[in-house]
Amino acid sequence: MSSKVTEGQLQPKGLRFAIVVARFNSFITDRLLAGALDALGRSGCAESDIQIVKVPGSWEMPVVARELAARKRHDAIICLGAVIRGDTPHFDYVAGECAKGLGQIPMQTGVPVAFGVLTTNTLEQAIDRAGA
Ligand code: INI
Repeated sequence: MSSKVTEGQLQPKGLRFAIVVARFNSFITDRLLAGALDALGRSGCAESDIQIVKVPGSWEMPVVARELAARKRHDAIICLGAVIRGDTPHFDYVAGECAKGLGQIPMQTGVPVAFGVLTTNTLEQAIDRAGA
């Protein structure tokens, strides 16, 4: 007996992507952006099908990604940021609202959102995760 398997193919050719990237911690997010562009390019996505939108920080990401999703000009939105824990509760607000906001977008719009936002306890962890 053979089961029917449904799974996506890594085939972005002809699909349009928006990449929303935070400028905050740019020494990390620049690496995340380079990695995303490299992965898309190597799997066949045309540069002209990628729109990059820079936002100040991860806090601003959901509202911008939500607006892009509502316009329905992209097949998926890739969100890239780095939220690094400090000595205050700021981390929890930024990381929490960013994750919650981005998580709601696919449910509300049907447009997939990739969560490429690092949430780390230390700068070293962020460097390690981003390969920076
Ligand atoms: N934004 C981040 O993307 N990462 C962080 O680690 C961070 N910290 O730690 O403060 C951060 N703050 C900025 C925030 O996203 C907003 O841009 C800012 O508060 C202005 O609204």
